[in-house]
Amino acid sequence: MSLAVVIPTLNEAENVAGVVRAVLQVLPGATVFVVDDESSDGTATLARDAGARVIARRGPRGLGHAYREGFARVLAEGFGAVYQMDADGSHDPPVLPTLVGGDLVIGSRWVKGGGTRGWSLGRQVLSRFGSAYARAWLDLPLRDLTGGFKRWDADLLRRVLPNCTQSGGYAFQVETTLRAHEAGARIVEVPITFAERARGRSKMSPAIALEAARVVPGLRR
Ligand SMILES: Nc1nc2c(ncn2[C@@H]2O[C@H](COP(=O)(O)OP(=O)(O)OP(=O)(O)O)[C@@H](O)[C@H]2O)c(=O)[nH]1
Ligand SMILES: [Mg+2]
Repeated sequence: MSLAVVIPTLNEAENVAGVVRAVLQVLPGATVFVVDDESSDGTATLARDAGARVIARRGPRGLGHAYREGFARVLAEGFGAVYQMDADGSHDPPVLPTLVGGDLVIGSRWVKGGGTRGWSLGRQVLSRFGSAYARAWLDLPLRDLTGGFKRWDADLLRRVLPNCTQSGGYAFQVETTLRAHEAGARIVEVPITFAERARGRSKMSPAIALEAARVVPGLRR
């Protein structure tokens, strides 16, 4: 089956080439799409040189927008399965082949065997709270709703995306999983260890977290 890996980037020059190479080593036949939001640090060129296809975005910045555009391209090109992951080293490429067993497979920090490395207690509590908040509002039987390490069956993603209209930012991660659940998909969580980003700056901010907190309750249908 043809595999695509979608990696959104915003100024990840220190990380992107390493991730792209590692992914291509683990999944030699896969096509890696880096969806870049006009990074000013040369991320796009570094990604291309490492073997990725780069989708250079314009227009409103944001994780949700970037994923929508990347996924649309992948589906238009007829890939059979789609992985999504971060560029900053938090998602370990050798884990990709373990994401199996469902139409949507979620790399999960908050199931037995999963966890984080290098995270303060406060950060862990915030992340757990974020997932518990979404789980409660949306009545979802899943533990990690805010992460971005997933494998999608392309047919499921194709059915789910038209129903995801609202979130530009991090709520996109929650919304896609919610719509998959509503569509009756087989969803499994596979334990992962999420490592603190080694280099570069986080794009997470209180404003972005608050935006997600505001949007999530309205995702319910
Ligand atoms: N294209 C695009 N990518 C983004 C945007 N915001 C974040 N990203 C990328 O999305 C991934 C996750 O963002 P991070 O900043 O690592 O967010 P996080 O993992 O929640 O936060 P940290 O744990 O602090 O790293 C990274 O690959 C970022 O480069 C954006 O607006 N546009
Ligand atoms: Mg990160």
